Amino acid sequence: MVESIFLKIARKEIPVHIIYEDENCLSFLDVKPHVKGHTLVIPKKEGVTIFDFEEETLKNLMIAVRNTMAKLQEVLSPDGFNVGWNHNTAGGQVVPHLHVHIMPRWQGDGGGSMHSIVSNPGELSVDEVAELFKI
Ligand code: DGP
Repeated sequence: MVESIFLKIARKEIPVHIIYEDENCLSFLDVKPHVKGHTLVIPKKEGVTIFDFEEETLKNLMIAVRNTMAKLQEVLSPDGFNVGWNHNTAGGQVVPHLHVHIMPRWQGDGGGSMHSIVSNPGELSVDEVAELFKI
């Protein structure tokens, strides 16, 4: 199996601009930023989606996200952030190694919110969708 480029980055085999690092995670500037300071946070362990990791790694990932945001806040003083990840190709994931996008935001920067990712709620009502979860 071909190794993902982010596993190589985690092993320091490919250079990146590191924003934050701890024992479990690495944060680095996105090579194709959508905003100033667009940063990716990865677990150093191999895995494509959130379902490939045990709880401890995911807890550590969230701590690394918080610490990376604090660093970005300190250096770039944004007014806000969007934080999230693309899950599988349908969700826009290109690199097959779990990575959290952190996008600093400024008032009037022209960007949208999570709600602008998709607007296609389908035929079912909210109540009908809720029924699907009942056992
Ligand atoms: P996604 O669609 O969520 O898989 O986004 C992958 C992101 O990774 C995309 O914004 C560009 C970034 N990226 C891809 N390859 C590299 C790389 O080699 N170095 C860095 N710093 N970023 C990369």
